[in-house]
Amino acid sequence: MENLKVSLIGVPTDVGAGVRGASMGPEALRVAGLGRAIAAFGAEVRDCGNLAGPSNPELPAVNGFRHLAEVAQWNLAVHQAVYAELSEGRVPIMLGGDHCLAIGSISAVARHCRETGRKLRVLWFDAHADLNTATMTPSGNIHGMPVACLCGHGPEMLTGIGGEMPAIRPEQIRQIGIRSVDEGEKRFLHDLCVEVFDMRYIDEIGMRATMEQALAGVDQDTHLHVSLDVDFLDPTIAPGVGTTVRGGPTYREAELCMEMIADTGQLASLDIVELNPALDHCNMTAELAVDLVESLFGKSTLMRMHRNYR
Ligand code: B3U
Ligand code: MN
Ligand code: MN
Repeated sequence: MENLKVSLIGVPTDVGAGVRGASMGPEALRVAGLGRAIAAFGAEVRDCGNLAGPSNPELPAVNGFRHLAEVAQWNLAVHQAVYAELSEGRVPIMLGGDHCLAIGSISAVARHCRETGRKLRVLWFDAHADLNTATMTPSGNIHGMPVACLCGHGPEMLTGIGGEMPAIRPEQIRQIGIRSVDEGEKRFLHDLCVEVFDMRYIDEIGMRATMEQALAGVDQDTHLHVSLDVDFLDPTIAPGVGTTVRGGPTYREAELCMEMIADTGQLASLDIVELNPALDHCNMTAELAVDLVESLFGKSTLMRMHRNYR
């Protein structure tokens, strides 16, 4: 932990979302003490401030996309910032912002992994599959499309951001907590063979076994990227999101996910997205996100060598 260098990158965008307000997410996370919490583990924390990008024009969809040019411009900035921090040996943390920003962050992570010869595993925590395309989307909102774009299904403006197309292969992704999937997405998840641990699966086998499976094969050469859409969490504990879906993981289940990721020691980049302070109560969802990040960076009640963990 002593040598860990973390970079906070604010991405104040809601151009990919249907409900406005995620653009206030970066500041809410800072106010909740995200930087201080990570620094407490002995990490060196650099707050890069917020990236700049176009404002939200609040326009209807054109050819199946809302705000395509704006989303592309934001993601170009995200890609460049994330790639630069990774090149310096730092762990970039995106303070979102809506989930469209994962196109820029994960394409940068994938490029970095290609160039350094590391394996990439993406853990996608979300209530949604985010696998829509222009023809399948019910909304035109691009925050419902980043997984499709990263796998090469989308407009060149978005799929081509990382230089290589597709940026990632579906088998590099594990989706956890999924419980709202559109008809077209269902088919597409099946056709692409995406490994999905939906809420029924988690209910049946439990979060521990789910995470063991999601992390299977992760080794010393693996770059672990976590994309945490806060709507993954049950809305009773995380009301500050634009697209809540009932029946999500509890506080304890979510903590266990993060603790098991920390145990691998391979976490190398993170997106925290869809936090919408306009819908939150006293910043409780941002504070919950900070709790989860603490677990992700190894906060634990007992020492790892305590007999309960042997
Ligand atoms: N699948 C729907 C809803 C949605 C996806 N991601 C979020 N909402 N946050 C859509 O519009 O694509
Ligand atoms: Mn999402
Ligand atoms: Mn979601």
